[in-house]
This record gives sequence, C-alpha cells and structure tokens, in this order.
Amino acid sequence: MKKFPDNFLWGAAASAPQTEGHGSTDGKSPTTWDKWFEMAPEKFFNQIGPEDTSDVYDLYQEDVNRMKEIGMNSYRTSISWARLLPDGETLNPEAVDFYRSYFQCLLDNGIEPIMNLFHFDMPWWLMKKGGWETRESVSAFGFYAKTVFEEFGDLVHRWSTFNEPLVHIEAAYLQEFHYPAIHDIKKAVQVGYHTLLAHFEAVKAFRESGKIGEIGIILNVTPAYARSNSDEDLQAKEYADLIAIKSFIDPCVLGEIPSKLIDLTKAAGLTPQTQEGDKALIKEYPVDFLGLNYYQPMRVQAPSNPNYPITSLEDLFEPYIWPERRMNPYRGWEIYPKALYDMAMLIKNEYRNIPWYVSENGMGVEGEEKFIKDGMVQDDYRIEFMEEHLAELHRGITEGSNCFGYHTWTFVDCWSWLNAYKNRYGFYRVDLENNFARSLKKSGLWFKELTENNGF
Ligand code: BGP
Repeated sequence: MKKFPDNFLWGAAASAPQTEGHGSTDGKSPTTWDKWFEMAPEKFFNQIGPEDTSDVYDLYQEDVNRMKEIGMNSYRTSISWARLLPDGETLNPEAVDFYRSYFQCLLDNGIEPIMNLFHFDMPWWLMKKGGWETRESVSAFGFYAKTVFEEFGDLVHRWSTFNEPLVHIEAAYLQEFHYPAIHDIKKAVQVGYHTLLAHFEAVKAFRESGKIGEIGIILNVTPAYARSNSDEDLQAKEYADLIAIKSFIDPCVLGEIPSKLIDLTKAAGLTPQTQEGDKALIKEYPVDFLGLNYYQPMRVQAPSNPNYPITSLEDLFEPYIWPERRMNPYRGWEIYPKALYDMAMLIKNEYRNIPWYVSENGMGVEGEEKFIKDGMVQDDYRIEFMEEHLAELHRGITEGSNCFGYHTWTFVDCWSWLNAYKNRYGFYRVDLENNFARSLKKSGLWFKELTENNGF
C-alpha cells in the first residue's frame, strides 16, 4: 500500500463562477462571463451560460454532506469578486452571509476551506476600464483582498490569490476562449504583469491584516519535454518552461522575475509599464505555499521559422506530437503521470522545497451517461487516471518533496467556461435535466476508500 503523510489533504477544487449559480441575483454584478454569454451565447457549449451553474448557492449544505460522505477533509473554491463587491467598493451583505454560512458549514463538517480570490471572473465594471490592462486593476484587487481577509479571516486559514493566472492571460489575449478574445502579445505581457502585481498586493494585504494562516497561488503547470537532445530542441524546452513555469513561480517563490524573461520581452519591445516600488513589492512578499494544477505535459521542438525579436510564442517553441503519447480522447489532452514526479522534484530542487499541493488533477469525459450501469457512472478510467498520478506523486514525496495534499478537479460535475457541461470531472454526476440532481459515481466510492486508508 502507498501511504501518504499524516494530515495529508484529500479533497477537490472548484470555483465560484463554475458552481454557485445565481449569476445575476442576490446583489451580484456581472462578470465578463455573464456579459459574453449575453453577447454571444452560441460560443458556449449547448448555449448554457454562467447563470446556470450547479446551484451551490442553494445546495451547499447538501453538497458539504456529500463531501463528508466520501471522506474529503478539504475543499478549494473561490469567492466571487463581483458578488462580494458589486461595484468594487460597496460590500454586499448577502454575499457576506452566504460565504460565512458556507465556510462555517464546511468547518462544522471537518472540511478545511481553502479559498481562492480570482478564478477567471473579472467584474464587468472593471473590464469596461480595460480589466487587467489597466494599472487600476492592481489596487482594486488589493482592496478586494483586504476586504476578504477582514470579512472571512476568522474562518479561513489557507488562501490563494489566483487560479492559473497564465490561463486568463493566454486565453483572453493570445487565443480566443476568454473575453476579450483578442490576439495582442503586448497587451498579454501587460496583463500578465498587472496580474502578478495584483497577486503581490493581495499577499501584502494578507500579511498586513494580521490574520492567522497561509497564503499561496495556484499555478497550472505544463512541464515541457523536448523532442530530442539537440541544442535547438533543448532551447525550445527552456523557453517553454520559462513562459509556462518560471514566469510566475520564480517571482512568487524566489522574489524575482527571471532575467531571461525580462531580456526577452525587452528585445521584442514588449516591456510592460512599471512603477517605482514594483520590484521591492515582488521581493518582499513570497508565498507560503504553492498549489499546482496538473493535467497534461507540453511536448516541444525548435520553431521552424522563428523571428527574432519575437512576435509570438511560436518564435520560441513549437508543439510536437510524441509518437508514444497516450491521450484522453474526450478532452484531447495527453495523459502523462510521470510529470507529477518531475514537478515534485523541480519544486524540491529549485524552489527551496516549498510546501505545495496538487490543487487540480482530473479527467474530463464527454457523454458520461453512456457509462451508467445500475444507476451509477462506472468511471474506471478516472480511477485508473488518479491512481497512476498518485503513484508518481507518492514517489516524489518518498524522495523528499514537500507535498501536503491532493485535490482533484472536481467534486460535483461543474460548468466550465465555453465548454459549459461538455466534459464531466466530478465524483458526483450532475443531472441537468433534473434540477442539478447529484448521484455518486464509482470514483466517489474509490475516493472514500482512498481517504479512509490515507493511501491505496
Ligand atoms: C482548469 C481550470 C478549471 C476547469 C478545468 C477543466 O484549468 O482551473 O476552471 O475548467 O481546467 O477544464 P475543462 O472543463 O475545459 O476541461
């Protein structure tokens, strides 16, 4: 049996916009998702928008009981900025009541709430001013964070600032699956810089609040593997890791933006606007822990036609299809558990073995109803996926990596941005035809056994 350390966190992650429902009621103001759905519902899978998410706003007590049933001892979700401070300044008392009762309910059931501040849900009032493009976003986020710690700092003792900051930068400014869905690398760099500073403002607000607890950041890691050992392919790998891993981990843990990243942006005329004091802020407020979301690796090779100075990321590395890859055919993502061991070693060896946990890992499957037998989704594929990943994580922990938990994505099937309810990830199935009714999947029973044994 592979045993995990004492007090290991077993749980799952989700986010406010993906689960709460009540998207336009109870005092909440719109986010980019609410507005984008209003503007272009056809972009969303089966035209299901953010108003209709899994209704946790009403069902949280029942859901917390379900978490307990399968032995979860911790749960991460996020607070909705637009619900708590609908205009960015005025506190919404209904939101305070909701979150306080929700967190208290988790605590009463022995489930530690880990609360995240931003999960892709930019308030519309701020987006109208440019969102993360404007410097104002940094102080606005600092104020929001300060308010959160004042209102909930007695109940929550583990915080994170952002979920996967690289995703909202890339998806909104280099690709087209988050609003404003444009291609503008200069803006992407500025948005990245402001996001980073907003993270530091929140850490600063937490330290100044004097509240007990820890604060970290949740990063998506897609470790890069080079096609070959040629200098060119290895250089491509180095660039991919610089952008996808070091860009945020280095400043958050080591207190500095990598000099290679600064040189690269400078040479390309992409240096963001900065202010005096930014560097000191980054230096002064390292995180207490990291959350790493891992789904898939990145396979890279040297670019075929690079420009220098660069004009796009394709000038640094190109995707490569590894002939031996194993795929999750539904989501189109490679399954490569060993990357979790590699990440564990990277954190141990290069990031002063900072405490970290797997904050998301999971397998999205479309059309899960076809696996229902005797009223239960027989998701053996998910169990196998998680066991393989846990085995690699266990190897990393045995070799000294300071990992304190494993959270899956996710607990009950939830709405996922443009994909809406296309890919299901939960231990509980959500029935959209039947008022979001929940039913346990086979993986939920497996998870219960895992948590009871603290291993498998
Ligand atoms: C992560 C995000 C989650 C969730 C998950 C699954 O990157 O943090 O918010 O969306 O991916 O994504 P999808 O449903 O698109 O497969």
